[in-house]
Amino acid sequence: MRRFFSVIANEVVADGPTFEVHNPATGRVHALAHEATPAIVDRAVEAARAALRGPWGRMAATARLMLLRRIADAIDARFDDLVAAEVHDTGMLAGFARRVAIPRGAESFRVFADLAQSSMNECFETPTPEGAGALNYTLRRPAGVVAAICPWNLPLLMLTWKVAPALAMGNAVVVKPSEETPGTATLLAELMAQAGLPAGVFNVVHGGGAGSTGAALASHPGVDAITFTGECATGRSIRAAAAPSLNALCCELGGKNPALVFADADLDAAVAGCARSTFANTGQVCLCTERIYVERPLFPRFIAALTRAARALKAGDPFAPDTTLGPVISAGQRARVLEYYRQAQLDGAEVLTGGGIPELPEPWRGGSFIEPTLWTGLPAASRCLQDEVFGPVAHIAPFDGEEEAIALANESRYGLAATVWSRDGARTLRVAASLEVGTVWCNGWLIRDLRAPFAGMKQSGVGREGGRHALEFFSRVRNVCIQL
Ligand code: NAD
Ligand code: 6OD
Repeated sequence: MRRFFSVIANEVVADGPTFEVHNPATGRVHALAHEATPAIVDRAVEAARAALRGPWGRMAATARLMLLRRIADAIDARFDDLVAAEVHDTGMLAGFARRVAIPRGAESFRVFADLAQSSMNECFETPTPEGAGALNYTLRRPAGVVAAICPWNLPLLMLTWKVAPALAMGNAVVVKPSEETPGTATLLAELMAQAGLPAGVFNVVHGGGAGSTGAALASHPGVDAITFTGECATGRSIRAAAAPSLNALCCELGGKNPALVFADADLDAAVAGCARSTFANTGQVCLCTERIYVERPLFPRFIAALTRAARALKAGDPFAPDTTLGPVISAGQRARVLEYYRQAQLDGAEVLTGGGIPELPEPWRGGSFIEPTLWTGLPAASRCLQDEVFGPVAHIAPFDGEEEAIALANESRYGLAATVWSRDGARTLRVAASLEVGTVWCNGWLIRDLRAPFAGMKQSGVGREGGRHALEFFSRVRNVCIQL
């Protein structure tokens, strides 16, 4: 049985009570991980602090950024191992891991190295009463010890969105991966050490959230900034834990993302796009669509076509090339999603397809597979239309006209992302400008440029990731004024 240990200062910590890690595709325990107790979390934070005082803290930016590029190369070199680790922990399709999760993880290190290399300071010539003037200019310095608390849905990729910009700006990090998915973070620690990252710059502590490793890290007085991705409720707990220390906090949270399909859309493209945005990674991408609104003239044809697309998905072995739907992360998450499937029926939904558990042979029978599901006919007040389900499910409803489409899309406490499907360019611009979300895709989905800002509005987040926004979060600006 594999074992995952915390890694502090490039050393494995063979200590702490163990917990089981399941393979979601089979339900079987595939590894044991050692929980980092509060004392181990203390050691990790101290190691990070010591790294800031050591060679890492004195390293020239060019040398530091060269190390980031070596980390990206190291990820490429261990690509297959990282894919396997991610698939075993999450059940994601190996094809998705190969196309998205792992290569984009490597890309994060390259993109943030390039951005940090070309990041600029400000300079102002300031008039003074006696006339000689002064020069004001800024310097950027690392925030310090960064705690990165990560989710299970895209474990390596979400981690790199935090760690790559944090290292680019010269911080030292303590990462807590999700307890469901310790694999790729542990392997990354090994790669970081091999790439030559000094001890203590990247530390990994394993364990749970509330009452465990995550809570100990979030409230740790030695941490200077916290970056978190996960559920809104967890974000609230972490914000409360961080409040006494007044730490900088970035929270990337959940979504209930709408798709607006106008009658002038390319129907095939819109159906294919919505099938992908609803079912990719079994609906477990924070940017997945859960509410689809279709202009009335197109509604019957759209629901027929999307229902066909959902029925065509094939669940099973995540490594098999013809599998198109993996399991959800755990039996617990499946029970949660099934509860929404039941609630939808109680609330009067017409179930267009799905709603249950697929029949699969061993060993997949024990996995947390669930049918891709489409509903229509739910009242707006249904929990199924209000809450993020985070499974392979969407509700489809008709709308009449642009104004109603925008109002329906904005009828949510979340504001992460939206998609707009229309051939009318002016309309896409108008609608995109009116949607209360952090990201809008027009006639596409998940085209993410790591240089672009990424954040939610409303309850979908506090702070920003992506591009220079991440570099700013992970640094402190100092203004120097020289009297001339
Ligand atoms: P989660 O909130 O349950 O857990 C995320 C991390 O927080 C885990 O490492 C967990 O152990 C830790 N944690 C839990 N409680 C804690 C506490 N009290 N103190 C400190 N740490 C704690 O989220 P999840 O279920 O792993 O991930 C799915 C959620 O993440 C979904 O809501 C999804 O939308 C969201 N997500 C958002 C984005 C984004 O960028 N907006 C990206 C990916 C996922
Ligand atoms: O940028 C990407 O490639 C990507 N898959 C982002 C996902 C974000 C939230 O889960």
